[in-house]
Amino acid sequence: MSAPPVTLDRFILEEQHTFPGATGELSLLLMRFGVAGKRIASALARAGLTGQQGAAGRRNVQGEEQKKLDVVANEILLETFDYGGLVTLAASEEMEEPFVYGSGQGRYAVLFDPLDGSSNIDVNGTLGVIFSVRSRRDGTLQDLLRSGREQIVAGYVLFGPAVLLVYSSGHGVHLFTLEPSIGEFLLTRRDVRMPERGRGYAVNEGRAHGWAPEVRAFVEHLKQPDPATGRPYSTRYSASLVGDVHRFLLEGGIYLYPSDVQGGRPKPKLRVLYECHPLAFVVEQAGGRASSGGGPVLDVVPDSLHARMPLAIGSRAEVDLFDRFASGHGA
Ligand code: FDP
Repeated sequence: MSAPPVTLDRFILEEQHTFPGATGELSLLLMRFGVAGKRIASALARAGLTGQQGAAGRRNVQGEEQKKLDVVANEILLETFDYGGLVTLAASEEMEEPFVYGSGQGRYAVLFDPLDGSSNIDVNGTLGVIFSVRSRRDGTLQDLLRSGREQIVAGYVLFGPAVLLVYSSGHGVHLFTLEPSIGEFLLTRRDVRMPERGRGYAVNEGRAHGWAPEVRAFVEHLKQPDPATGRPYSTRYSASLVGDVHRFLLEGGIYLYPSDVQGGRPKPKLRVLYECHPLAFVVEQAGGRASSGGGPVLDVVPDSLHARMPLAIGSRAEVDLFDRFASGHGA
């Protein structure tokens, strides 16, 4: 008889036993991200049929147009933690201030980008939820404005041809695939290791005019043929950070969202707390790296909830190389 499939719940409960003194609360919290992922997957699958595609007619705190499904996904995630008293604070790309639950005594704070890759919603492209869990301290915003190394759990749900859930609680990275016929996430890869180097890069080259010369030089370097170092690299930009990072988690390579230093955009694009920190946590746990160009992403302490930063994330070899270019030392 073949081994029974390992469900997400079973895996989490078994992993819990490796943490001395664990109360099981974090396990419950993590399982709920699985439930939210299934609900959002269901909303996405039906959106074209139920009139849920398109703009919501308002803008989020960053001034970006909200899509109806950004709002739906945010509401699903908020509801998901609205019982059981586990969570005190929830913060999201779609809300100006953190949401405070009931008693305010839950042991955890959760952060999420409810629907990453919003421009893919109406074209049936790859989308994701990015999430991060931290300990509650005094229950205020200050609990969140801390380094990425204080995350307890981080991960993402990826909506592609299959729905995947990938997470790390600091003991490796594990990958689950939704088996739609039974509605369960099943373990498909335990302890994912990122290749040391890859052959692909993902960046919105349409914005190259705004990059610093060092960033342009790095991307040009990747495009120059040199079989000995595996160049030229292939472009793999999907307009979904989660989708691109997931590809590189499995295949190796680098995702970049550099600052626009020529003034076209006053601030970098990606948010520290619910985009860069959680993905950096996952990638580092898999043996990769994430850099701002000036240091490790996980060391960045944001000064506000929606603070932004430049990001280079992926395999160790490519991110090391990016850092060398960023510091002016080139190849
Ligand atoms: P989006 O704003 O469409 O949700 O903020 C995240 C993100 O998507 C990433 O997922 C994606 O890689 C990038 O921004 C897309 O931005 P550009 O349209 O500027 O390329």
